Amino acid sequence: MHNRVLEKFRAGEKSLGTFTHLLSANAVEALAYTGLDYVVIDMEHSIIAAEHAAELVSTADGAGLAPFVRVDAIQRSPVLKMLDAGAAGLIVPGLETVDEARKLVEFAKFAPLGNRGYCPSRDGGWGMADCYEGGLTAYMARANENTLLLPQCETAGCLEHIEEICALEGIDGIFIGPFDLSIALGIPGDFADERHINAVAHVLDVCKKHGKLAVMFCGTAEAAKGYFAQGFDSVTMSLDIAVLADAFRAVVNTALN
Ligand code: 3PY
Ligand code: MG
Repeated sequence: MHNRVLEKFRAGEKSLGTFTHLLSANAVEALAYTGLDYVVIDMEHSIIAAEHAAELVSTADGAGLAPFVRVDAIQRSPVLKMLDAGAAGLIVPGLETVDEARKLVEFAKFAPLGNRGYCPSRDGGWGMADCYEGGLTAYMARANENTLLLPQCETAGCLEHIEEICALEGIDGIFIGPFDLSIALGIPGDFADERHINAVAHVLDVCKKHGKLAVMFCGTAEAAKGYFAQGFDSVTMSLDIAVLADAFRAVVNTALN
């Protein structure tokens, strides 16, 4: 039960990933050869449903890419299903309140931290593989430690309560959603506005203060470089489908001009 993002965080190294929207196991496998550390299977803003997401988790895992899943609801079922499928971590959008963060911990972490339900599943090698070594209690402790729970800071409520949310035991870090955050701040898409810059810097500071993973989303490699320089532990750069389209647009521009 290795988690490359967690291992790098602990070693003080940065990690880089991207979202997948392409609905393609081959595309996910190909991403593993690029040097990326992880892929986020996006169930919020794509039509990827649970069965397909679980297959992509297995593909990414087998290819050496840490499989994260962005779930589409703060509910027991999607959280449990994707953890049982073997997600290295969950990214949870739209969180507003401290109570929602507490609920998430309850769904995603085994006792004594939370109340995650158990059934032999892919995550624990169906009770047979190395990850189950030491039995159920040992597996539960390892799963709690190695499975990252990352709420998104992208609402006014989350920003307001970020100190309390970030400090909760079981919350492993914060994933900033800059687009929704900018909408919540009343400045859609204006990442250069001081209010956005200050909000992002504040969330980063709070993560550092509590020793939690700080993750930023952005749309370009240059922006990713800037966020690493600012101190983010991890950056999720764009979506596979957007990078593909950008690359072909550049090909067309070069070839036809
Ligand atoms: C946002 O920018 O709102 C995101 O959720 C990025 O993934
Ligand atoms: Mg968002």
